[in-house]
This record gives sequence, structure tokens and C-alpha cells, in this order.
Amino acid sequence: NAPNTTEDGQSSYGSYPWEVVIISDKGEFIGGGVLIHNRYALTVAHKIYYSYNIKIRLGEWNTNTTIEPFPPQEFSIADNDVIFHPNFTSMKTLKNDIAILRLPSPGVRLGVFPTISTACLPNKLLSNERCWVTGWGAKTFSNSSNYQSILKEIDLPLIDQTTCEAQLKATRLGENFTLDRNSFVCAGGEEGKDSCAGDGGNGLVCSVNGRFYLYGLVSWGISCGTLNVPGVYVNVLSFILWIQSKIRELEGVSN
Ligand code: 4AZ
Repeated sequence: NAPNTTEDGQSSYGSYPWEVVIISDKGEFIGGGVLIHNRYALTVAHKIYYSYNIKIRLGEWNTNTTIEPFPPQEFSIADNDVIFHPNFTSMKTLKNDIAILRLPSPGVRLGVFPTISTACLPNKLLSNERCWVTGWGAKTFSNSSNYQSILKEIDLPLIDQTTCEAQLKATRLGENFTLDRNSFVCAGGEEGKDSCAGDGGNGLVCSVNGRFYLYGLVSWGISCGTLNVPGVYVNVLSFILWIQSKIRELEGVSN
């Protein structure tokens, strides 16, 4: 169930219709996100913690052109429609690195453009799976301002938490390091196939029975694309109850 791929990791147009671009009010690129509902998207808290008046763009693919067959749709997100996880308290540990973005009413009309739709929230743990991560982020950590113009994708394996913790600890930067298992999942560790600077907030999606489920959000890592050094992703499964109860509360649905 791999989305269509070209050889250099460039995604084909419309393969990741839940993809969200977050930009500043001045149009500067901030990071990625994932559409999960016609009025809600998820991203990582640390990318937008110091930003005001953000906007999101849906249906984007090549950021250098405006010739997509289906035009990208832009929405301003009011500051009180940015809902940070209440336990996101540290830019250092990045525990609970998740935020909900609420689109202005009535939200995006789904089913109109094939390039805009939602990813599913996961309902169970996966292991031994290969999943997908996308983004416009940098090719290498040391050249971290060199963003891509066309959305890139890679496939990568999920890595269990014990292995991931050991592998991160084995790096020079990771010596004194523990993973908050509730907050994070890991994926990658293959040479040259990784998320990197600028990919923060983007989705790690896994295909189950032909549907894409959002297992992770790009959060952080130690370097990029180094063999046996997985990237660290927000464990979306851990935050499902918070996400669903927030949406119910904000939509005024009684439960
Ligand atoms: C970053 O700086 C970043 N290799 C994101 C992901 C990874 C490294 C850095 C994972 O946003």
C-alpha cells in the first residue's frame, strides 16, 4: 500500500492529502502538521510555541509554484484556536510535544479536492511495520536551512522503544538520556532515510488495510539519516483520548 513514489523520494502529487504546511503571518515556513478532521489538525507543540497568528495551508505540494491542478487552501488559525497539550512544559525534554489546531468555521470542505483529506487516528500499537514520513525539511542536519520545494517522502521501519533508547544512548549526544515512553515512538535508523530539520510536525503514517493511520509526528532526533540512530516521533496513540475529548468539547458534543 505504498503511495506512489519516485526514485529520489519525491512524493507524487496528492499522495499525502492530510499534509499541512504551517506558515507565519509573514508567509515564512514554520513546519508541518496533519489534518485529522474537517476542523482540526495536529502538529508538534515546540514548532509553534513562540508563534502568533499562524496560518496553515492544505493541498500543498510544490511550494515554488501555484500551478497545482487543485489549488492549496489557506486558513488563518486564531491564537485561541491553538491548543497546546497541558503537560507540554519543556522545550528541552519535549514531553507531550503535541498541539491541536482548530480551523475557522466551517472548516475545510472534505471530498471536494482529492488533494485534501484526513489521516485516521490509530487505535492499536503496531510493530514490525514500515511506515511513511513526509516533509519539506532539509536533506542534512548540517545544511538545515536547505528546505525542499517539492514534498518528499521516505519509508522507514518502526523501532521498539527499548532498542531506540539503547541506540540513542550509544550516540555521543545521547549519553544521559531517557525516553518518555508515553510521549514518543521511534522510527528509522537506516542510513540516509530520516526526517530532519524542518520536518517537525509532519506525520508518520502507517498503512493498515489500505487506510493511513497517524502513528507519529516528527518531533526530534540526534543528527539525520545516521545508521542505527532512529528519529523520535510523538506517540499519537498516547494522546488519542486528549485529542478526542478536546474535539468533543470544542464542537459542543456531549459525551
Ligand atoms: C529537527 O531539527 C529534527 N532525524 C527533526 C527530526 C530529526 C532530527 C532533527 C530526526 O526538527
